[in-house]
Amino acid sequence: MNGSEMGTPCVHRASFRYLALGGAIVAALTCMSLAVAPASAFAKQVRVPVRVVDGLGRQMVDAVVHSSSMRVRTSPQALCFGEGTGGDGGFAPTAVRGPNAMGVLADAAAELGVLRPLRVSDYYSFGHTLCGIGGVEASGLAYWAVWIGGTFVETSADNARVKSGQTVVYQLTEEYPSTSIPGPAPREGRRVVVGAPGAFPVTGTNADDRVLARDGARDLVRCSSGADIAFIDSRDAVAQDCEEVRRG
Ligand SMILES: [Ca+2]
Repeated sequence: MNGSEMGTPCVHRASFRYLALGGAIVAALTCMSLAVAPASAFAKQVRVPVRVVDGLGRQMVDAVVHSSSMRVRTSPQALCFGEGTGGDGGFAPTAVRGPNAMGVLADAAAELGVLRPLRVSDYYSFGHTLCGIGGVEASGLAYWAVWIGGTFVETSADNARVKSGQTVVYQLTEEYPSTSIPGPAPREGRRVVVGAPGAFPVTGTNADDRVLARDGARDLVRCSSGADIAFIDSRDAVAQDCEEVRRG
């Protein structure tokens, strides 16, 4: 990613209210010019627990995700707001430059096939619309609700900043605003830890982890305590606290 790609000319600050499919969208939008800055000035990542829950309350993903993405690939099939509202299939910058809820989801989906396809569109100026995660599509009154650190997000996910340690939850629901944040996830088997695309440190949890860090960039991988398996690139550096290492 180079500086010009990072240099989106505007920052959108928006709020929207999703009342129904094809229903009212109330958006407030401001736009201000920003100087193009080197990518390195914004190259940072967060490390957050991420849970994705479908409309029946079934958990699709419970993982720890390292995220750095500030752009997301859009989909022509993201049509939950109606015909003609899909994306063009290219990458669109997220509204805020730092780590945000949409970037977290995109980085998780890059490693976890159960989250693909991701149906995202940048058709509207107020922010990205999220129609589908892993074949679970928003339709009728249902939409993908987002919580960050236990707080319901009232903007689009790409407008919602995320700090390290804040749990990010996506759930398909018909309730707006949704007050029923899904309960704590059952912990079964290994914890999945996803590395961010690019050369960033990847750190496991104190549980038995499956650390996924094959992104082509040179990472420093630590697994922490537990009986861990690290899936890494051949040139990654890996700490001795990873009990098993599988180089790709
Ligand atoms: Ca561990």
